[in-house]
Amino acid sequence: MSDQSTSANGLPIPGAPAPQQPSLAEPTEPHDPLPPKADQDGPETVSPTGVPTGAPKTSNAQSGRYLTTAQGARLRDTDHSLKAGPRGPVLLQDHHLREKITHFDHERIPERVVHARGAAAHGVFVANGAAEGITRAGFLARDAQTPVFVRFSTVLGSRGSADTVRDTRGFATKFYTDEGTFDLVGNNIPVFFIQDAIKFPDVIHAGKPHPDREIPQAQSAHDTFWDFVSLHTEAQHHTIWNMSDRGIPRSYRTMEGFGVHTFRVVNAKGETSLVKFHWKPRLGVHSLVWEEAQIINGMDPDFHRRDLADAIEAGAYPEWDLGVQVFPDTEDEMFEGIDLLDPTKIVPEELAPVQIIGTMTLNRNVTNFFAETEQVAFHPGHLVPGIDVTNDPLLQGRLFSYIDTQLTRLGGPNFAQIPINRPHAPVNDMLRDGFHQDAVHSGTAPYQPNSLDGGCPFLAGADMGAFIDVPAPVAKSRKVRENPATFDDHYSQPRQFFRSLTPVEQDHVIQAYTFELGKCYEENIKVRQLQALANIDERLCAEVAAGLGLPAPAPTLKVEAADPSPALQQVGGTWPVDGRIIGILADGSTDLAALARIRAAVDAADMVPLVIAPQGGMLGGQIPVQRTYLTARSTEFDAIIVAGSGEYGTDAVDSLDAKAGNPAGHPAVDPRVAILLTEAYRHSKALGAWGSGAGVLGASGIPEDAPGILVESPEEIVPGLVTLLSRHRVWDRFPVAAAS
Ligand code: HDE
Repeated sequence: MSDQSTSANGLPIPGAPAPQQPSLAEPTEPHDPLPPKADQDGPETVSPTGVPTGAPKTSNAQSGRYLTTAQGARLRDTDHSLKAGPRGPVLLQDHHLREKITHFDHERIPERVVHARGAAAHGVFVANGAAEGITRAGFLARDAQTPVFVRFSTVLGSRGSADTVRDTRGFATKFYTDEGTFDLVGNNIPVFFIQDAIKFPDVIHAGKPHPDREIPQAQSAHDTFWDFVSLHTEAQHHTIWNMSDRGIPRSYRTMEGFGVHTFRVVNAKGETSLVKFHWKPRLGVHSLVWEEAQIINGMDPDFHRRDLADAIEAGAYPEWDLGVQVFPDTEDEMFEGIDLLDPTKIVPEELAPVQIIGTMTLNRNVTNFFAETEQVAFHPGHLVPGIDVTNDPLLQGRLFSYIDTQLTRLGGPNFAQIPINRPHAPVNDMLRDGFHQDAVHSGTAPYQPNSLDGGCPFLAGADMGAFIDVPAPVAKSRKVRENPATFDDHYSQPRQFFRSLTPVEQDHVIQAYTFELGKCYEENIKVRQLQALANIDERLCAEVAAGLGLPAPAPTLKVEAADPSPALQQVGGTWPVDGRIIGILADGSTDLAALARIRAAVDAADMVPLVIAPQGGMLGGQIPVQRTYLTARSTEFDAIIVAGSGEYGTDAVDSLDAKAGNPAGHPAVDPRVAILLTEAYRHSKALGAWGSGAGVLGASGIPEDAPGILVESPEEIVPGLVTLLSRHRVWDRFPVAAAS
């Protein structure tokens, strides 16, 4: 890994809380604020109207050596209120007390109504020029480099909810281009629940916690969600994606992203095309298994947040290729019988390949979560010349919603002036005043045309980079509240999705439906959803019905057959392993020199080695311990190497750590070691061992000859693990995968 972070022991382990190690004693010698950590970055220092100020980024942070009021007056004491005597009442005149408490009282802003829980990073997008023929957007011209800010999110949960819930993930990218800001506000699922934005409040009300008890938090396994999606069957396609492994990503770094809607792009000659945007992760698309996701929500609710930040801190910068599917801009806006305006439909990649037009690298963590991740304001209407919207009725509603919601969330109409939202292009609008106005506009004539300000601002023509709305024809029609008939097919694509998956992925879908519907209270809701499943796939329906103990209904519709789309599968390829976490179990019996070599080899393979030992401190006085039997859980690791003999920790007592209770038939090793290994084994993770470690696997009940078990010399284990991890999981441990 890179030298982005250091630790006391020389090997970079991400997660350092501060740019330097704290002293043991309270520091008392005044000095300037510490700089941000090497992995951190903040918004560009541009003025509220987009002019680079040239100021260092730290000019946005606190300055000076001494504690001050918000007005810059130095303070001598911040721990005692001003009182009438040591025992007396507090005086109203205590301006510092009032300022401090009042500001604190107002620290919170409303969380996003959806996508409240998220994590973000800075990066850069480099175009390869392949889009030059279809769009005049400058940031897509060959070799153009554009700063970006990306926020990933879950949809349903509150700001403090857990990361690895079963849900759709947001994937919103802000491109700070020279021609204005372009936001690609997408998801990790290429279709949406509904076809018309007017239903958005309804689907979200159904997915959010029940309004009476405000439970369950951040999940869809409850009656109102399944009530909605079984009544609005257009939601079945998105729902089956949620029930697949896509609903529980391993990492934000291993998710695809989709613009979902069809956009209209226009080139320099004024020719238009229709496109769908795709983000393809260089690390591949990988997921958790369901039990793993559930355990993580308790053990580390910040799992995805931490993963993103740690990977960037460790120098394992995540990368995505941006691609487009391109369709001719025909009058009917259809492609191969698929309505391009229907956001519940994909166009299979086999019919329209994704053409790569550039690559994004996320290489800096935020400096301040609130200032950047919380205050960033995306909007699908932030468009640049060369990219325009279509009449997708879902997109049309979004074009209204995003600005509207920021008015409340960010406290007024000037949210574009918050540093993270400032464009990197000159801003000369005629918007004035309002709460939190940071610009100091000059002149007297904020209207157009004017003569008092010399006519400025002037209107630009297309040749001067103006955004020109594409003069797309509007069909002769009547005002109606109805969908086109082409939106009526709700089942052929969910069926295609299910039938395109590998057997093990199909098993996960069956299990997810069975789990979620099993959590519903009302039988009629389960029966109604089974009816939808019957129309998707009879085996899917039968297996879920069996799990629920209900009869499987017969299909009610004749659904068009569609060819399977292998591009929808997640299993089967090999990918880089950057940033993967390798746990190394060690103890007093471990060969420390070999352990040092293993750690170095893991680090050299761009992965992160974490040593797990019976207790903390330095193993043998030489190797720092990152996790103990008490703090470790298998879910944190992508693979585990056993380098010790599993000796009992001194706290292997169930009154101290309940996991250390009954060793469940494995008395030869500390029960927590057995739990760690059997859990990792059950989740089909690669396991390696050398020396006495092989015996630990056996003593934990893990067959040495099972797939994905490496008993090798220290030198051979890491290359072997890399090979196994490049396939993400040891799929052969799932019988259905082994059989296929
Ligand atoms: Fe959103 N959505 N959305 N959405 N959406 C918001 O905007 C909305 C939809 C998406 O990290 C809100 O600033 C409507 C589709 C992401 O800050 C809000 C409809 C897609 C994010 C809003 C949709 C998305 C949001 C809440 C139905 C994928 C998080 C806070 C037409 C293509 C952005 C905010 C971030 C956030 C409205 C449907 C993606 C309320 C009305 C489809 C990634 O404006």
